[in-house]
Amino acid sequence: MLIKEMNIRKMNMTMKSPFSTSFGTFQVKEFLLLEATDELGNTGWGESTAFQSPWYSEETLETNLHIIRDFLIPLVLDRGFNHPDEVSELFAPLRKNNMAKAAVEGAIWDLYAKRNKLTLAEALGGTAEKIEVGISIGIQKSAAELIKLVRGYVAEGYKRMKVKIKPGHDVEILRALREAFPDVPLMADANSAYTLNDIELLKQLDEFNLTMIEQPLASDDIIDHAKLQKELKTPICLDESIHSLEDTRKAFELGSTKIINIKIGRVGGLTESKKIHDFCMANGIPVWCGGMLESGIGRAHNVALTTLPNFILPGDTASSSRYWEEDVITPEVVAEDGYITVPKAYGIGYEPNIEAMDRYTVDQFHFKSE
Ligand code: OSB
Ligand code: MG
Repeated sequence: MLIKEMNIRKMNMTMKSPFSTSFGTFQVKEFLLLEATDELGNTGWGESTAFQSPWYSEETLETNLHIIRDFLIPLVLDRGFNHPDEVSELFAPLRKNNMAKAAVEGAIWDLYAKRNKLTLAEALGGTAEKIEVGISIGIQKSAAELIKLVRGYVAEGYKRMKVKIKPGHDVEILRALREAFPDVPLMADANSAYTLNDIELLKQLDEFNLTMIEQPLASDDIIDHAKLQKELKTPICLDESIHSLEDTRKAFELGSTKIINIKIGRVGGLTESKKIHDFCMANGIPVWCGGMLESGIGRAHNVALTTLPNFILPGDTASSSRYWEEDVITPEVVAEDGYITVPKAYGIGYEPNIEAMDRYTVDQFHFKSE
């Protein structure tokens, strides 16, 4: 498989409603889509999950554009690959920039699957025909508004509710939710808003029977999380702190985490995601697939990854309509009664909707080998 062309689209899509976390609010989403073409004219698609601002991690859409254009595309263009695992090996000498690497690698994984007449799920070794999905809910103005939203998502069938918390917006909100929904699987995501000084407050969350608390402490920490986990009954799930299989191993050995949120972009691609998945499976650590407010291209990659057997907990891969009036794939991703049926078409299994994509494209960069 020879990579002959790469195209980068800079996208601008407006979300249906703002999404607020402890670190900031999203509404207009700018991101990159990648398209790789081989010598036979097959194409594959990938998405960069970097945001406009370095809030979640140090990467941004502009740093991704720089790394992809100036370093990653020159490495893959006119190069032959037998398997997409070779892409992450090729990128390994370049440090970090995981979301940039994952975007290019993702396009090549889709291309490889299509060329070999496999679904992306099959190419990864996944077997599930449908996957369970939960939903992530941003910070709301009041507990009453949050309860109203959750009532709607419970009715839609989502398998677990994840709510964002931050200091001043935690114990009371979760108490109100738990009282309103005594049996709904519930978890909280702090996006690094607390420190070990908050240990007494975090212990209070144990009474709400949360399936986990996601990334309570610093985004680069695995030491304090181990100290915190010793004090908490609620399992800690690391998100921001995990960038690789090595991070996963160290966090597991220290006792910093009992569950892992795998995000393809954060760990540098599908090959590394699969390695983390396999390590967790061997060590009895359940995993689930996180979301980064992706368009349908990124969402489709998440669906394929989630077909691996250790994705035991519902992921954040809600329907396209959760965030978008119109997605950039056909059909759109649809969760029905809390399940997404894994598509049977080759590659990511959803067709890019070029007409819709063009309308949201604000810039394009094309690279072709002679
Ligand atoms: O921490 O999982 C997170 C959104 C933006 C940045 C970080 C996170 C999130 C979400 C939403 O929780 C996940 C999604 O629905 O795509
Ligand atoms: Mg998170």
